[in-house]
Amino acid sequence: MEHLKIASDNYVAFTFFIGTMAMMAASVFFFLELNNTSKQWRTSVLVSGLITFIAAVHYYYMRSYNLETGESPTFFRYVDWILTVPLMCVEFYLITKKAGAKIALLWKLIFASLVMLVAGYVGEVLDRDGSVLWGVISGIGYFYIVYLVWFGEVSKLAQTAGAQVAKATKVLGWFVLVGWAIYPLGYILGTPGGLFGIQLVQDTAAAHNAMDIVYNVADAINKIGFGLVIYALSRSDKSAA
Ligand SMILES: *C/C=C(C)/C=C/C=C(C)/C=C/C1=C(C)CCCC1(C)C
Repeated sequence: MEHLKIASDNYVAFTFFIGTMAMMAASVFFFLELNNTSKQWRTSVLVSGLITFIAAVHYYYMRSYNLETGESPTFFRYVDWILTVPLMCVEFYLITKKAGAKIALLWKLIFASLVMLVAGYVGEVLDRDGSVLWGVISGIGYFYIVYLVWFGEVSKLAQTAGAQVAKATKVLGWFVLVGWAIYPLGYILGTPGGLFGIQLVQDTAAAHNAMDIVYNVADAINKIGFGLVIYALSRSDKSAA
């Protein structure tokens, strides 16, 4: 087999490699810190590690897929998201459980995230002509999560779960509102006519490259950053038993 070289201006491959390494390092960190984590927060920090670990494995695959084919690993990308985004919903449930979060709240969050991701996949892969409609449906799922975290049940429960949980939920809320909003940008860049019929990047290969870079940067920010907020909470909340 020919040895695959990465051109120095291949930013797509670069972000796939650095994404793989960052996710691996974050996973090792979260897992090794479990021993020094109070019992009450151990599951939350474990889930942080699982999120980056699942991403690390997918990035490892996506990195070689992209290098060997030069194409976007859209399928692996969505398998990764469909596992990790619901786990982020689990994080919201776990940190508000102390204040009485019900399992129904977890299902609402997970359901909204599935609507968001399945519609995104359909728009990117199965029905590209309908990409605007699918993008809008996906956006409804997204804004419902934003609503729950900022004004709905998650935010209300967080207020009664102690100052540290309230603070962490605010920060996580910013991740969802700003960090997650990077993804639709990738979708718009990579999907033909994704912005209400407007094609931002004309060349297909260039459009896919732009999309992958945007997704890779967003994943690093959101998965590792999200986990670190939970980790910081596990250190600052002294109400832990
Ligand atoms: C670790 C992976 C995460 C946090 C992935 C999040 C993905 C999104 C918030 C995707 C959202 C989308 C829309 C809101 C509309 C267009 C289609 C998507 C799926 C890119």
